[in-house]
Amino acid sequence: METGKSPRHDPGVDLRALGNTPQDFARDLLSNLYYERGTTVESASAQDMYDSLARTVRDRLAERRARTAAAHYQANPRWLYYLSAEYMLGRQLEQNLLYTGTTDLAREAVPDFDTTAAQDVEPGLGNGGLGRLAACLLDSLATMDLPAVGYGIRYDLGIFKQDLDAGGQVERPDDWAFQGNPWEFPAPDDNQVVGFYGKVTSVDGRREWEPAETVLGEPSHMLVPGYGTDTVNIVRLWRARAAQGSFDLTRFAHGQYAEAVADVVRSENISKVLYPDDSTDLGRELRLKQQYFLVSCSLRDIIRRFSFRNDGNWDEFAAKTTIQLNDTHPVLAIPELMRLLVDEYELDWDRAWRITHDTFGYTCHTLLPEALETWPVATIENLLPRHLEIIYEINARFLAEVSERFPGDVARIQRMSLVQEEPERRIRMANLAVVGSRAVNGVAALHSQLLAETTLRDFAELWPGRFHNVTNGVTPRRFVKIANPALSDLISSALGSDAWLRDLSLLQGLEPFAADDAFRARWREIKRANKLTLGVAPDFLTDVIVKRFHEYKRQLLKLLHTITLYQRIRAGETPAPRTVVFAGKAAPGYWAVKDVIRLINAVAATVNNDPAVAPYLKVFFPANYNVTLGQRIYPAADLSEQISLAGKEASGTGNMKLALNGAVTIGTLDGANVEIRDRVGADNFFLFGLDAAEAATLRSSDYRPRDYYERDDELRAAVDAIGDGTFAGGDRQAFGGVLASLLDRDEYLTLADFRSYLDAQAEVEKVWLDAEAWTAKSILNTARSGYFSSDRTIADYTRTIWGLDPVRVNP
Ligand code: NBY
Repeated sequence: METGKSPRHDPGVDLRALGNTPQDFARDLLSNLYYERGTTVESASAQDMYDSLARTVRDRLAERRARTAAAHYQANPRWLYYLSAEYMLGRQLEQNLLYTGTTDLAREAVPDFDTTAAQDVEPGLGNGGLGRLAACLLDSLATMDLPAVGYGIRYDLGIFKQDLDAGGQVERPDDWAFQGNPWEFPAPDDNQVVGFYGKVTSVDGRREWEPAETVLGEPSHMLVPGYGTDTVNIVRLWRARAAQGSFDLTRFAHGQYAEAVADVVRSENISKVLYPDDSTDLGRELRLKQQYFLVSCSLRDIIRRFSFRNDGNWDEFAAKTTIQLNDTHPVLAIPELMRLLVDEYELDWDRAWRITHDTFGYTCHTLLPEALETWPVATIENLLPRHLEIIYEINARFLAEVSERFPGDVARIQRMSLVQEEPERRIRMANLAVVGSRAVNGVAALHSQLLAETTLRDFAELWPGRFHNVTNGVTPRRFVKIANPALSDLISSALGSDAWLRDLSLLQGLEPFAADDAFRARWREIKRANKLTLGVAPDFLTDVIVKRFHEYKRQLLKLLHTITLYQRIRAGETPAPRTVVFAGKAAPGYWAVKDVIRLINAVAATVNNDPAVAPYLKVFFPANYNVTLGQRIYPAADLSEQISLAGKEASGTGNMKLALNGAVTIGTLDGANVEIRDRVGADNFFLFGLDAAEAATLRSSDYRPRDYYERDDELRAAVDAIGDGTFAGGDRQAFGGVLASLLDRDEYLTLADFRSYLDAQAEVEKVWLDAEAWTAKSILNTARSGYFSSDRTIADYTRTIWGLDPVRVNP
């Protein structure tokens, strides 16, 4: 649609004069070295060279960004705003070289390219799957020319760095931007004022919130380029700054220097650190402040953008704006938009509610009840008094609707209420999200089904049309092309082009090659080389379980299998050689799994130091699993462990990255494993274990893990080895907690699934020994996993929830 307006700033010159000849590129690199870093080639440090290269590449994206902004301005399209407290963007340099087509130019222009590239730091602004999904979705939105902005928090400290000390996890702060972040553009002019605390008064019949404290949100953005297109979107990250006047001059004048800056420090703490917990609800006030900070800054920015494009005509807002809430963390956006519309823009409640409800979509990423956020009423009342009033009003109107539909069903009303009464009054954020959104989705078919049948059942009964599934996906650019260049070249030569990078369903064309001897041999060679790069034995089966540590993900089941393998070898068996790779972080306060990490490393020390075992088994635990390390592990993997208790993992996305890199999955019928198996075929997937219904039944009966322990000799031997000091230099107490949790509770049915898992592993070994058969399965896993591209995920969101149209950028 033409608006008749033209971009405000037409430079009238062709900025593409940046040019892409080797001379152009080298000149721009030198220019950045001289004028931005103030140094010379002779005296440049690795950091100087890295920073100059990054700017040289960034400038090429910035030019595309300018054209994208102009195209968006012209089209005045419907926009998607993605609100997420987390983004795990991964390293930027290699991606941006690829997307600008300047990789070869950079290698030519930079004296020691590898040292320079090694300076690139991963912004770890997320915990795990949820944050990485957000980054994959942004990549696909740009690749598909969709007008979108990601909003998030610019944490000073990202997800902690993990060291292993005597086998135990030790956390170190991740000061990721310590050396500066060349990929980022600060935009201090677009700052926003955010209020906290204070009181609400009535003024001329309207409610007015007077915050007692204000903080500035200062945005900066990073560029999000599309692949194979000129579209460059942005992700806008907010950083907290003290408002003018926070510095206490009186105290300063009285020599109380530290006290004078206390408010400054308190304000700026809001974006200081990412909470490193990926599942449990900690209920800390600072986290609620972070959430409101993100929401308040982003909504005002969204309204600012809307207003200058549409003259502030609110009837157009929901047509021009769709806001997706990445889990419940940004759900305060619902009462905040109501507050802005009703209190500040003076719309009546019903009109404001229609606009709000039509604007939001909510994606749920869990089934675990302990992961559903609730906030004490008292905390919200203190921090956001007006929001609490609005939540109560939303609740009153909502519960009236429920009573009308289900008269007299008091239990239902209590379950659905936005307010939990016992044991203390708390606001249920997921309920608020569902009530305030036009669309709700789970992240895999099974997950969406279970949400509608269990966690959100009452809501699905009330509003069946509101519930959707959008199965997760991953970007093939980062996780195949960049992570696995040799495999990507082989795929492109087999398929005759690299069009698969923008249409991953084309991988289907690889199917016939599963029967091609020469192709299989080449496929194996690449896997071998990738193992050498990772530093594992090239001829061993590389068996990987890489993900956040959580009891439901059952790293302990993998470890019990590893111990059994060790004991069999000690007893004289000679299984197929394998390396078991464990990687992942544990939440710093999650002692149950920190003990598991310690135990894994204790087993590793025993196994890896036993010469009798060395030809058959290695255990490898590289520290600090992050996107960068993942990009080295996925290409080297033969076997992908997706062994969560069925009904617990919402989707998983590592499972997709591994399958696309030719790993065969051993897994339960959980999350997206179900869909992976449907697509790659039951013959190319090693299934084991209880399904979700069986697991739920067993858990609700009187499950006795000790019965399984007593009945299965190998299981008993493995469990006993944990308790008898085998891996702790004779100390029987060292892993007592792990032992007790398995034998007394075993909440995630590890012992119940043990035998079935070992049977499936026996099948794995049988197939592995037939290298040709294994390779065929590996190739078919890649060939049939094209569905798991985040481009397909975005196409699904666009069709079923967002209703967006692409905007092409003029060349
Ligand atoms: O989201 C993960 C799911 O476990 C996984 O199955 C799914 O594939 C992925 C993407 O949909 N969830 C996840 O990563 N969650 C978190 O990281 C997280 C972070 C913070 C909080 C809760 C969950 N929090 O309460 O602050």
